[in-house]
Amino acid sequence: MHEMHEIPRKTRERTLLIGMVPSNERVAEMEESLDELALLADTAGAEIVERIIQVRSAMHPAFYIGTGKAKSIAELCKAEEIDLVIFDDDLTPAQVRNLDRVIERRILDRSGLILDIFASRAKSRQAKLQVELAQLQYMMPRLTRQWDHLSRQEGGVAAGSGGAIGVRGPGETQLEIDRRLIRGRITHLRRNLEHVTASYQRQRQRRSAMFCIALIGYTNAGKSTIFNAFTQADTLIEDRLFATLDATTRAIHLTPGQPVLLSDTVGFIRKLPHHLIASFRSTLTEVYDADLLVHVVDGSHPNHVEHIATVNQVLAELGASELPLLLVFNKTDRLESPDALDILTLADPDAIAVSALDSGDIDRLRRTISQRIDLHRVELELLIPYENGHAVSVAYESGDVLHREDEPEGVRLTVRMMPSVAGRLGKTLDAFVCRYVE
Ligand SMILES: Nc1nc2c(ncn2[C@@H]2O[C@H](COP(=O)(O)OP(=O)(O)OP(=O)(O)O)[C@@H](O)[C@H]2O)c(=O)[nH]1
Ligand SMILES: [Mg+2]
Repeated sequence: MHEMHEIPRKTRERTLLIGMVPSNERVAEMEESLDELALLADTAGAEIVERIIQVRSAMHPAFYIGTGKAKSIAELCKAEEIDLVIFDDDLTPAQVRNLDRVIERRILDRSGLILDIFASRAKSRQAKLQVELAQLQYMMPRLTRQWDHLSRQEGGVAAGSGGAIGVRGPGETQLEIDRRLIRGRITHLRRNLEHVTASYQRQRQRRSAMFCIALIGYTNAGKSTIFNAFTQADTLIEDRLFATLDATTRAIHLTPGQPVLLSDTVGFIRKLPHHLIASFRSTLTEVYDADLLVHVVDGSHPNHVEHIATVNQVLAELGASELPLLLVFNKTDRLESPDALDILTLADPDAIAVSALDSGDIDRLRRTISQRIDLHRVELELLIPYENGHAVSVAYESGDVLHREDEPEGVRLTVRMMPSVAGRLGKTLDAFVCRYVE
């Protein structure tokens, strides 16, 4: 798999990475952030020539790194034949324009880079629409001559988007035309996305009474590896960032008689562009509609604590912080000592440590998830009118039926199930939740 995406060395863009910190104490932290930026840049096809960390008490409003530094970087770019300069933090649109003028090389920030990777990896129609929307929203205020290529792609503007091409004002500059075309394209994309999302949700609703588990976590943590171990699917697994973009969902039996829906989702990363989260909201329904989140962490990664914090932060942005969650430390086979294992689970005694490559561990994880589900199940009474026979079978499928009584107005069931599943059963299948048994 790896070779398929490999970009030959000589066609790779020669790239300079730049990070800025307010004090010397923060340099080590920035080194780590640049390591990750380098991985991202490599994924996007860049060849890293050099990296610079600048210590500066505050960012320069117009030039971010300051005018003097910008000039010296311009010289470095000439001497080293650098094509692309990537900043670890987000730049303002004005900073991009100013730096572009002085350095005369393509300027990108972390968000722009992540968007670029997402754009090249999106496969489904929905993911493609979402990425393009996020890209355009990001690009809009940053339009400079470096985005010239965009106007050439504009053949695809919808006819309904204000008929941009036919009605250009005579005095309009190229930049204004570009902006207007982009606005039209954004409207068009939004409309298409709503369409795709609606049909996607209908599809989901059909199976929505089942218990839903989402595998979530930092990119490269091993989510797809665990997903494949559970489902025998062959989802793409790669030692790269953002191997998975589209959520994949499969029905599996966690234990005999316990069918659940398991979803593999896109990985998170620090400084994930805000536009991207916003436009991916509709795909991430797998995350915030889940009954249980399984948070996979690469326990062997030196920054795993920070990874956990980042994931929690994105969950908060998605409004999914309150969902039941199981923390899974993965890749224990890579740990150097048994002590390291203890330290991992010390932070959260309910967490489980596994190696996704070990089938015994996968079984243990399966049992733990199943117990965790049990923990959240409650006993309740359902009354299902006879005409909703389907709801009765769903209740049997997704819960333990403890008692059944066929009454004149319908079937009365006492079941143990997740409250969220019972709620959906009520909403979509017209079963009536009578009471929760204490
Ligand atoms: N040694 C070891 N490697 C693992 C383990 N689990 C996953 N990997 C490797 O870690 C890399 C990333 O695994 P994936 O399953 O693609 O990770 P992911 O979380 O789906 O990543 P994204 O889709 O990019 O977010 C692959 O090279 C896997 O083979 C593990 O338990 N031990
Ligand atoms: Mg994956």
